Amino acid sequence: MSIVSNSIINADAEARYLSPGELDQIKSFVAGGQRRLRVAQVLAESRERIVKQAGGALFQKRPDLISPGGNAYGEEMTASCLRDMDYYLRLVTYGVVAGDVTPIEEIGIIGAREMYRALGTPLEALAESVREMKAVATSILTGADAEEAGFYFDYVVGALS
Ligand SMILES: CCC1=C(C)/C(=C/C2=NC(=C\c3[nH]c(/C=C4\NC(=O)[C@H](C)[C@H]4CC)c(C)c3CCC(=O)O)/C(CCC(=O)O)=C2C)NC1=O
Repeated sequence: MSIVSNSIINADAEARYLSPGELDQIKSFVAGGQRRLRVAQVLAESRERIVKQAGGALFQKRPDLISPGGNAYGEEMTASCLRDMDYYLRLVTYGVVAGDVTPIEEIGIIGAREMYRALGTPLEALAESVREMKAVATSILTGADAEEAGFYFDYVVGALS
């Protein structure tokens, strides 16, 4: 789930102490803790703005989605779409805090492609929505913070594409 629990699970499976390499990895994880928490906090505080702006950008690029026959057509469907975007933003904050993509993968990626296929939701448009959220989020954040968050958005885009 995080580098700490993963390292412990692996070491204990072999009934051994944490290796110098594992301790080094944990050291840099801990050193980056303040930054990761700050990034997650900014993203959480900016969630409405990120989802709203990114949703606007998505529907501008893909007006077919909210036109008759589109998967997000109608007030309720559009709301479901924006809700899903908020879900993925939330999962990105989990990844940022854990320093690991596993929580994102377990909660929002495994089985998602099949589910969206069944719902008739175009996956490439979903991936585009996450790309748009990344653009807004990384414009709010700066430098290494933007890079850190960007990594998890990219992971979601890649996993949904
Ligand atoms: C946290 C883990 C989690 C995820 C990821 C999740 C996704 C999820 N999205 C759904 C629907 C949906 N998802 C969308 C999303 C979109 N349609 C588009 O055209 C756009 C590309 C896109 C928005 C960017 C839409 C429109 C629906 C409603 C589809 C329907 O009711 O037929 C549904 C079906 C049930 C429901 O409507 O609530 C689920 C389970 N639920 C979860 O618990």
